[in-house]
Amino acid sequence: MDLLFDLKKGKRGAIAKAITLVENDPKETKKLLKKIFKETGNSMIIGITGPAGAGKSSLINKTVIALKKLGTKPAVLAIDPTSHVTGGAILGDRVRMNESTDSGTYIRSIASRGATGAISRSLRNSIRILEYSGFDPIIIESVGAGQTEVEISNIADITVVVFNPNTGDSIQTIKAGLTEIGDIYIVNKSDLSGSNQLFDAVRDFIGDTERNPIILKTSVKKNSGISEFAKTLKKLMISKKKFKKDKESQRLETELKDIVLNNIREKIDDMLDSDKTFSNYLKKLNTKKIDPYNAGDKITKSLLK
Ligand SMILES: Nc1nc2c(ncn2[C@@H]2O[C@H](COP(=O)(O)OP(=O)(O)OP(=O)(O)O)[C@@H](O)[C@H]2O)c(=O)[nH]1
Ligand SMILES: [Mg+2]
Repeated sequence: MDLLFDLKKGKRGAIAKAITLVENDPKETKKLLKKIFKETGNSMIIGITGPAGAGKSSLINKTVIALKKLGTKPAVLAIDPTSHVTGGAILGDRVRMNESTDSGTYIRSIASRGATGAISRSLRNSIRILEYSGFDPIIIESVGAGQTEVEISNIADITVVVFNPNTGDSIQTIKAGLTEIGDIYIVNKSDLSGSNQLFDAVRDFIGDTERNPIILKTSVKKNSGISEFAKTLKKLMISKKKFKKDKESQRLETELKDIVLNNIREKIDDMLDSDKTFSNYLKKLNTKKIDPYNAGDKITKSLLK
């Protein structure tokens, strides 16, 4: 298969094609996974999250260049929030990330539309394509809103949380579920006033815990702190390697359950369309002879017997 050959060579067109495939075509995804799976699961996954506009994309753009200089081959997947206020996330990311694209890093925005299950499925497989193509680390950018940051820390081997002094409610955003997940906390935009106070707040709030996460200051604008960040990541890539196997095996367990449950759901859905018990209870339901819960229990029992 040509696609595999080109993927192995790290050809951009092939990677783009393969990722589009796992986003849209379950049948082809199955075929592809069968061929590449053995050679996946070994790259370090770095999740970078934080409030919208914290400077994640700008920071990644610079950091991948520094990571390349340190001898790694990074790739980036940016999860686009469709509910983005400005609506310009895709274009914005592309523009700001141009620099690193030119230097041979693979960068791609992937949709966050659709059911969460479907997103994590295509994300998982996109990561695998990049692993097969020889990239390590693989950086995932996602906006920390609601549950996403928690999800990202499940996917990632190393989680980075980015804050900036621009958001007025900084302490609130720090508290919003982000205190537990970071291996590294970054106060970006250190060229702006208020960054020292924010740094102190982050340190007081998060630094003094048993986990003892790393807290750094960066400015993309002034190009400061970036190489320190990259070096810290490189070190963590090495020291976290020993946890990789366990984490990966947990993820595989979750994935396997997800696949089985999904298969069963589809099968049962088909079955219900022609199931006598189902249509009988549906009639009773329509004439108010039974309530939906009771009917549901009866049908489930008859299906599982
Ligand atoms: N002053 C200053 N501005 C910065 C810095 N880093 C990024 N910015 C600006 O902050 C804005 C948001 O940057 P992005 O990199 O798009 O932030 P993001 O976190 O990726 O944003 P979303 O993906 O939309 O959540 C842009 O206008 C950047 O130019 C910095 O270190 N200092
Ligand atoms: Mg971004």
